Amino acid sequence: MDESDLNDAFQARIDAEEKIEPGDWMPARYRQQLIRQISQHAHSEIIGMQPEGNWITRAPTLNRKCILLAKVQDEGGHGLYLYSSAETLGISRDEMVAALHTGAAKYASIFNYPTLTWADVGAIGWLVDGAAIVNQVSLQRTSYGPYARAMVRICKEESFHQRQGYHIMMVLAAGSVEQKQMAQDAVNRFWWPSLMMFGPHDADSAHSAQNMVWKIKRQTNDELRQKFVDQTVQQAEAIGLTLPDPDLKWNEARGRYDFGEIDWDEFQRSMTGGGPCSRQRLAHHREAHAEGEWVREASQAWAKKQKQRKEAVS
Ligand code: FAQ
Repeated sequence: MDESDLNDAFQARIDAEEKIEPGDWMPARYRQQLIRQISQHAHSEIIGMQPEGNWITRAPTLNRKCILLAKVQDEGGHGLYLYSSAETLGISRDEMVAALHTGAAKYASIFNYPTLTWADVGAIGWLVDGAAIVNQVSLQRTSYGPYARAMVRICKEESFHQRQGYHIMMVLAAGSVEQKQMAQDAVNRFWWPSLMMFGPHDADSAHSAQNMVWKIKRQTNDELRQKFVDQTVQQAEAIGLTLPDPDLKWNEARGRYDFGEIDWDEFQRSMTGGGPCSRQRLAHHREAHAEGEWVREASQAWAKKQKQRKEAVS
């Protein structure tokens, strides 16, 4: 078969909802788009450990501390499944980490914002994990098998994360005046960056059109953002918090909420290294990566030795 026949056969498999697996023929551009998206998703999970990790030593109770520890550890696990999934496409972990460090690969801009109070941990769980789930539920049906399967477990864990965040906010919102103010302040700072997690408007999204045809993405950035807004408004109302958007209102004709415009300049800045904590996040990752060098060397040496032993026995 020539290249054009291969492409047609590939698209027919996608259209028939077949999963594409690592050894299958795929267009070079499909492979490259998957590596880009999955590795950026993995980097987001790993960098996303930092803002919440900031509160592990200061959680208000032992119970909250245990929950937060487990959550941050889960995010590390998500990063690892995703790196493994990207590795099946022929890129190494070292190459992905190098791309993160040079800025060639991105991570979700939300993690460039600071966590100033304990309520921010609640807001991240409720809003950031909440937004992540909306996207990731859709990605469970992505066309690449290893990515779709990684999403199944990730979604289960993110649901627990979202609920723990919402519970923190629920308790604070029902607490003292100061606690409710702290919760509201966290929502005020995290609401708009959470909406940015879905990326640019569809008309401005460089990758959406082709990746929808390949079913790498199953819903567009704007569709997912709308879904998130619709489900979150009522959650906010239920605990007496206000979403900081004067244009937010129910649209009877559409059967959905209308909402205001994102500050796209802020999005661009935060996405390209100009967020309030961008430098700090990457510097911390570089430092931790360098400190872990001896662990990677030791584990590789051990694996090599095990392989030699097995070969000697067989
Ligand atoms: N931040 O053409 P599009 C989590 C970039 S997981 C930074 O629309 P695409 C769990 C985009 O990469 C959160 N960059 O791109 C957790 C592209 O740049 P490039 C992460 C962004 O790929 C919770 C350019 O803009 N989730 O939070 C952002 O079709 C709590 C053009 O955009 C995922 O990664 C952004 N917000 O759609 C962890 C889900 N938005 O590559 C710890 C998987 C866009 O050309 C604590 N990813 N860009 O240089 C996706 O679904 C997609 O990649 C989108 C973007 C929807 C993010």
